[in-house]
Amino acid sequence: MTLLQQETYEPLTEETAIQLAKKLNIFNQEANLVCQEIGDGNLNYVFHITDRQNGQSLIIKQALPYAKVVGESWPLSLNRATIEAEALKLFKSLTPNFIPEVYYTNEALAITVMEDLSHLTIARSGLIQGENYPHLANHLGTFLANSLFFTSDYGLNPIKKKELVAKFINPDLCKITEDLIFTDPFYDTPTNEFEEELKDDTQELWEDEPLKLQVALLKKKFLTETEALLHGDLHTGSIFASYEETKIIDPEFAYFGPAGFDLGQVIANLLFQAIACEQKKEKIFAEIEQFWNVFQEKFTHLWNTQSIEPYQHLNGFLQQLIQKYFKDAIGFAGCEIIRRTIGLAHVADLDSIETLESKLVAKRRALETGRKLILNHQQYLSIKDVFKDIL
Ligand code: SR1
Ligand code: MG
Repeated sequence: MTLLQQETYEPLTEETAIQLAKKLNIFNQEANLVCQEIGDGNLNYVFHITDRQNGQSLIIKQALPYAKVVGESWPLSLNRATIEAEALKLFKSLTPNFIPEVYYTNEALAITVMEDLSHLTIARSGLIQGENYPHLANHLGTFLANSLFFTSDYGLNPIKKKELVAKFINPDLCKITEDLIFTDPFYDTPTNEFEEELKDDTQELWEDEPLKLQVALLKKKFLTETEALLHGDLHTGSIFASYEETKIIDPEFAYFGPAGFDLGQVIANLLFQAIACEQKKEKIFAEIEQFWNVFQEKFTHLWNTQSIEPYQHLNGFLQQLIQKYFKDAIGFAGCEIIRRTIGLAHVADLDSIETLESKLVAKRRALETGRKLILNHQQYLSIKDVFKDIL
């Protein structure tokens, strides 16, 4: 197999992944490599390759032409591998500390070869196990202030921005979000998954027209607003963390969309910990508050020092923009919470709760939290207002 010159797609195996790694000249030629497919996400293969002698390692991620979580009946474009690699490179140029290194990409094979982060833990698993990540909120706020500012019309030349909007057109992956976050959970759709005991709760949700109107308006934002380049799937399973470090992975859902979407995904996925475990509530609220404050302060600093917008100095402009991001974020967070509770692709924060009784309590709390965030997102003026209203 030539692999590096290959013009047609074929799924890698652990053996061909090793062959490919050898050809990249990253390991020394005599290296004794071992490979394991470790992908536990919904869409891709992830091959972990290690040199037995010196422990040097890397990751080869390969997109499959269908959604792994469902099977071959759900075809998906391989172009998402290119989108992901390009997004990683762009985000790395903006915030090098928070993004893994990309060593090699191959469009035909839909692969990205990148830094191995297995010295870190997926933040969702760590948080469930009670790990403490004292820098996580600060790092995520900093990452989003930079990514959302420097890819917006306030930090990026308008011609370059439109080129990037075109480069990151990502119809298949956006359609997944449009369906799985904004539509399916609010209708009786076959993709939904929930416990039989939640049937009445979901029925109530499906009949809640005022709620669905707000969801429709949030979906419209997702469909039509090109404010900044989003990661597009910034949940705690897309974040590696340790006590000191934070690395953001998996931006295959990247596209230009409403800035509040990424912010809301972070908020929602931290909130799952407060929903699942009452004792963690104050700590999680404090982390979300810190995340929001860091984002706001750093975005404001960039606005004041780097903005290319002639109206930048106008009193009230930045404040209104940040209020918009905030309200959108809270609305999007509500949709994400509901989707991860009764839609496709749940979260371990809720699903790993041991007894059915406690799981149902947590899932009802999740549905109620999501409902309030969606219905009231336009009324909240601060993150503290949100905390007063939920849980
Ligand atoms: C069919 S893909 C299901 C979910 O997995 C990804 O991580 C996204 O969150 C997507 O919605
Ligand atoms: Mg992912």
